[in-house]
Amino acid sequence: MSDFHNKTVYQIYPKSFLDTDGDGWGDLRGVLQKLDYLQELGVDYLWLTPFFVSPQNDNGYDVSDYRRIDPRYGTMEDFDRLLREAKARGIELMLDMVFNHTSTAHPWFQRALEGDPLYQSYYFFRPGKENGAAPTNWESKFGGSAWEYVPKLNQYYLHLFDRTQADLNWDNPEVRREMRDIVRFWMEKGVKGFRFDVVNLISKGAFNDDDQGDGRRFYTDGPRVHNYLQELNRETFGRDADILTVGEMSSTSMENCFRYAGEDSHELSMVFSFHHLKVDFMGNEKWVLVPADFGRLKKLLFSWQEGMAAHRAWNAVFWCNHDQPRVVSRFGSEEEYWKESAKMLASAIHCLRGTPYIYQGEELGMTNAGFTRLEQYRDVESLNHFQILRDKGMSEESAYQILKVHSRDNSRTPMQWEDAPHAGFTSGSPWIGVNPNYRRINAARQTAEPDSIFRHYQALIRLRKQYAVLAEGDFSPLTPQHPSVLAYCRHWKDETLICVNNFYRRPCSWTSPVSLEGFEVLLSNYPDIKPQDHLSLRPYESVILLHRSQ
Ligand code: TEU
Repeated sequence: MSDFHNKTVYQIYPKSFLDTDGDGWGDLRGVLQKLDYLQELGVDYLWLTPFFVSPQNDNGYDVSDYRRIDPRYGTMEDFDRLLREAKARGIELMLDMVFNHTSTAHPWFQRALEGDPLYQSYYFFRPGKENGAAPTNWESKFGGSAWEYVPKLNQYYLHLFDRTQADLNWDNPEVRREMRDIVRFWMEKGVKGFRFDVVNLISKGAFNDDDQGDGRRFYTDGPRVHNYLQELNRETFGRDADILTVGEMSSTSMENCFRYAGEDSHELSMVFSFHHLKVDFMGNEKWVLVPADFGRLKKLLFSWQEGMAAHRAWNAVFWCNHDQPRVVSRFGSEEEYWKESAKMLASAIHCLRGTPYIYQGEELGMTNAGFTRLEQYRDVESLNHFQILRDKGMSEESAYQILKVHSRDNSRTPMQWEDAPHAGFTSGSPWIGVNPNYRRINAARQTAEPDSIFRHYQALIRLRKQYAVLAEGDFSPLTPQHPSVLAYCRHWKDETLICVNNFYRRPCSWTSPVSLEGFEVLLSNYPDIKPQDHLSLRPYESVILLHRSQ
């Protein structure tokens, strides 16, 4: 299936989208209420992050019932209605399947704790080492050991994330059957998309100590992961050509992604990979302050674009999600040139080869949280790592500065609808603080303004439907060595598209390696640009040019 190449996905974090019952939590009715807004934007799919029954230790990525809706989000009737009304507007739903682990509150895990061997085999229970230490030295992604000891059983269980997120044993055919049943359950309701959480971690290799790292090389892109995905595809969504799937790939390799998202590999429609979003890390270490490396960003984007295209595999292209800081704060500017930089970043990502994902509020240029006190943070990963930094001897102030930049809460503050109390998100008290800049940055204002960031996103979504070159074109980098410009070319039949973006506040000049004669401007972020071979680019200037041969 390739008719999804001109589609755009919009990600909703329901907890922070819109609250309709005043409890301070967003809900499904909130999404329903904003369908017209989403239709106006023009998106084709809504990826909803998990709203299933969950203790919410990781905001729903700790699922305790995959078939029921957490009452704080609403009811199954609300869901059915949302699905129906979205479809009526040409919008499909994509659900988030968290299949690498369940909550420890899930009945399977509870039965395992009671000593039931059947359910123990759903997870990884292992005895400690002879000295009583954990079975391996692997670390949890949220800090500390990846093993939790259960005194009653004298065994440890594996959790690559929080200790209340126990990893499922996919080598057990019963587990795989359960997962298939869940996918079918939602397919029967008419769901046309699935996002699979950290799905490249489901096949564990040897349980050995890692003397080189945190253990990830033993379970990332593991030995049977492709078989398991092919089986899931064959038995569930592969039977419906209209279903779109995306796998979230943690620390993956491009070679594996050729298979996960290959046109003929019968695994998934596309992948999220994150290498380009680690250019402000130190290696894999996120909890540091280092400036973003633009050269590396460009190299990574280009090599994934070229590599995936050469292997006929499909990318998801994105800057933002609920785990990432806001892109305008990260690679753009929050104050002067806020609007120009948000538009530039949008163009730079949307013209790439792949399916664009927009995270709620990105289309408004929403910025990082702007918290001023530690008590405002909610995320388990942020709070754990803050403590780890403190335990290493870092001052509270320095640890806090790191949180401000990297915390996942940066993207989880409530959606800014209007200049009204709590940005119009809730009539109650929001579960997480609203960014005080909502008076300036909000949807009401931007839908009324002709040249807003919202309008720019809307134009990009439309262009993808209008010009086959955006959906189907090949990709080639332009001026890869330029110190401040990200530029590339797309080509398809009689259409050639060139996208040029100044990533910096400093003006610069750019000389096109191909003649720009006969090109017209499709979209830009300054009003008066003319296509010419030597461009003088203003702060964060971006231009999309098109040529059609007759
Ligand atoms: O995230 C996977 C993941 O490895 C990272 O995004 C991680 O959360 C962190 O940011 C690394 O520093 C997925 C979900 O998107 C995330 O919200 C969940 O917490 C996680 O899986 C566990 O289900």
